Amino acid sequence: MADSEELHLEKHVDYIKSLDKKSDFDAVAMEHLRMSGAYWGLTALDIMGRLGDMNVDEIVAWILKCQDECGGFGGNYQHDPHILYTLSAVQILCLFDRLDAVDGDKIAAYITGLQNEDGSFAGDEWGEVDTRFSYCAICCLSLLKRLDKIDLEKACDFVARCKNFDGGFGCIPGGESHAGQIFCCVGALAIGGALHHVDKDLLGWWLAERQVKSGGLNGRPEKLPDVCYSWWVLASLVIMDRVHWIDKKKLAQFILDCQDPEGGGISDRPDDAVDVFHTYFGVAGLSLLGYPGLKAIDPAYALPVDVVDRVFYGQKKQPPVS
Ligand code: GRG
Repeated sequence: MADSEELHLEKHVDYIKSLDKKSDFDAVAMEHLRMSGAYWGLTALDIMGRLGDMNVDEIVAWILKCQDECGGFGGNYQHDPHILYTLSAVQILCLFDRLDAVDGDKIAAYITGLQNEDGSFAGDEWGEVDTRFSYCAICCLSLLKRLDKIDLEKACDFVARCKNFDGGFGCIPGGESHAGQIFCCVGALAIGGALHHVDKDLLGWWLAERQVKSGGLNGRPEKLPDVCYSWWVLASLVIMDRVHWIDKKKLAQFILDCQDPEGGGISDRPDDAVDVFHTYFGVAGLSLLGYPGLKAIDPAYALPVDVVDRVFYGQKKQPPVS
C-alpha cells in the first residue's frame, strides 16, 4: 500500500459507493452508527466532486425514518436518538440542500433539552457529558440557525473550563488533552464566537508536536500516528491560523501512503485495513492541505465550504471539480 504518489480518487469513490451494498462484518459493526457512517462517506464523495451520483430522495427518506418523536435522530432506523447522530443527520441534509425536509424547531427543542445547568450537554437521555456533545449541539443549532435556543455563553464557558495547562482540552474539566476533544472544543468555540478562550500559541505548539517522523499526526504524546488526526489536529490548526507550524508536505505523503490503490479507501496507518471513517478523514485532511482536485472543506462545520456558504448565505453550489 505504501509510497502512493497521488490520490486514487476514482478508487475511493467506488469504495465508498460499494459500502451500502455490503453485508459483511464491517456492515454489521457499523449498523448502530450508520448515520455517522453515511455522513463520512457522503461528505468524502462531495469533497471529491461525486455527490451527484447518489440517490438523494432515498437517502433523505431513510434519514427521516431515523428521527424519533422527541426530535433527535438515531444511528439507524428504530435506534435510540443521540446528539451525535442528530448532528450527522443535519449535516447530510445540508449536503443535499434538504434542510426543508425537517422541522428545525423540533430538532432544536431536543438539543436544548440536553443542556445542563453548568452549560454542558448530555449526549442523550442517559446523561453522559462530554465536550463532543457541546460541539454537536453548537454546530447543529448553528446550521439550523437556532443558536439562540440554548445558553450559548454558558455552553462556551463550560468548554473553556475543560482547558488544560498545556493549552489542550479534554472531555470534561480535568480530562486529559486529546486532539479529538481539542477539535470539538476549538470548533465549538469558533462557531460560538468565543475563540478568545483558546491560547493559540500554546495549543498551536502542542498540536504541532503531534507530527511524528513518518509525517503522520498522533492524538496525544507517545501515541501512534493515525490518519484521522489529519482532521482533528489539522482542522484545529487551520481555525487557529497555525497550520504552517507543521510539515504539510510530509503529512500529505503520510495520508497518500495509507491508501489502498487497488481496492480504494484509506486506513489509519500504511498497510492496515481501510474503512470509511479513515477514508473520510484522509480525504478531508488532504482538502485542508489544499490538495488539487478536491473541494475546500470548512474546518469548524466539517462540511464543504460551498455547502456552508449555501446554508448561511443561500449561495449556489460550486461547479463540480474536474
Ligand atoms: C462532525 C467531524 C465531526 C465530528 C463530530 C464525534 C465528534 C464530533 C468528535 C469526535 C472527536 C474524537 C474524540 C475523536 C477521536 C477519535 C479517536 C481516534 C479516538 C481514539 O482514542 P484512543 O485513545 O486513541 O483509542 P489514541 O490515538 O490516543 O491511541
